[in-house]
Amino acid sequence: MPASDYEHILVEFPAEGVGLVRLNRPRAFNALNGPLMDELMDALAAMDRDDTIGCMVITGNEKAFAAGADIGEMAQATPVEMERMDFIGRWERLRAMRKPIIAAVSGYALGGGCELALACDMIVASETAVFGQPEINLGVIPGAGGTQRLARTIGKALTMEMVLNDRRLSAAEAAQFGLVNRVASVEDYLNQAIELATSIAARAPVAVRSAKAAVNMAFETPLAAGLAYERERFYALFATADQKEGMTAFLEKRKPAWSGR
Ligand code: DAK
Repeated sequence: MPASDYEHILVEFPAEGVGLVRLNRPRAFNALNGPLMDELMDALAAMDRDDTIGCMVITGNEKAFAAGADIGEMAQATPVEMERMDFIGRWERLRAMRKPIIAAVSGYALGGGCELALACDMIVASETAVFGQPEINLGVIPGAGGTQRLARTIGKALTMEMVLNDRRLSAAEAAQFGLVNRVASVEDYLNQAIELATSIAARAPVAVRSAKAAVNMAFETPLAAGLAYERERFYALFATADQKEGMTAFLEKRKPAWSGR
């Protein structure tokens, strides 16, 4: 679908090599309904395939990154209907993106909104960001990775409080516990996310994709398998023109010119 036809997101290209998706259901605090998730995944997949894009940013607005999955859409659903809505399939598409994705979070990142940010590779938060998994208040638990990704990131103790007792994290706490990369003012957080994305997008593209895959492998495997994966990726990069260019440029004391090959 052409970017101009999207109803629930806005697609922009704010800097060289950077694709930006704004979640755009402001009246519902960007609640993640099915059509929004489909559009988000389509837009990201198109950027993932686009050679001119090196890094993606997902953001909401000042008040809300996203307040979770759309409760109205789920409230009366049976397990079979949930399965037929392909709830999980949409989220799985995010895991398949090869290029780095940065979440620029201001205001509420609750439930699926928190999980969407956690599923990105990095998070830049505004001072007003609030991270929480309030599903327990609805009689359920996180379903898009919250229990797993939080536990791996901030540890068991605090994850238990967040998931069992709706403990929310301020931006400052999220930084303290390693959930976010940096915190900036509301005026500046998106610029900072775009700057970070621009800097990553200017690097050797094949190496960036390999780096993302290798770091993510740390959360999937025992150490020995992760180290083996890293080593294979490392050797494989010696087949790229960019490895030759990067090392030659260093020796010639000049800036490398990446070809992405
Ligand atoms: N869904 C639908 N509508 C929402 C919403 C949500 N999550 N959050 C807010 N809204 C809507 C409200 O219904 C209201 O709509 P109108 O009444 O104006 O039509 C409007 O946004 C403004 O909300 P409030 O009137 O409540 O505004 P307040 O400032 O008082 O409060 C709030 C803002 C964000 C604190 C509050 O709205 C809130 O607590 N929202 C719900 C947060 C929440 O419980 N989130 C978790 C949802 S469950 C899975 C994938 C994902 C998930 C599960 C499985 N799989 C792949 C299997 C995810 C589940 C969830 O996220």
